[in-house]
Amino acid sequence: MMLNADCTDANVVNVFEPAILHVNPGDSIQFLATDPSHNSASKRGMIPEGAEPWNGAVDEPLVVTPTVPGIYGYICLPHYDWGMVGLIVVGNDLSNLAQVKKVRHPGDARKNFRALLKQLERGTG
Ligand SMILES: [Cu+2]
Repeated sequence: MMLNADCTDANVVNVFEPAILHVNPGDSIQFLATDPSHNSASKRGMIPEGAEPWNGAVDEPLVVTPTVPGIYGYICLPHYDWGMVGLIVVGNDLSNLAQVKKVRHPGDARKNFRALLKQLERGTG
């Protein structure tokens, strides 16, 4: 879901819910345009080698079906600087973690990606 506010915390704005999603290879993930003015785009350098990137239109639902195992980092282009980012883990495969961590981000995206990746490393996300 692409939301303007976190369901559980009205102070948190512009989020993907859930921020970390675990799926099996070949599962379809639907991004719902629940609130206006968001999209979902995979982030260059943050998807496994050979995986298909995506770039959804703003305000349109989007279905992605990742088949290559690994971590996929993605962003909302209008709210990237504000930290509207998320992770998909396919096949419980963290083998591209080091590569994903190398990518640099502006503003709150840096902080939020770092927090999400820490959750993954701790096995709590
Ligand atoms: Cu957004």
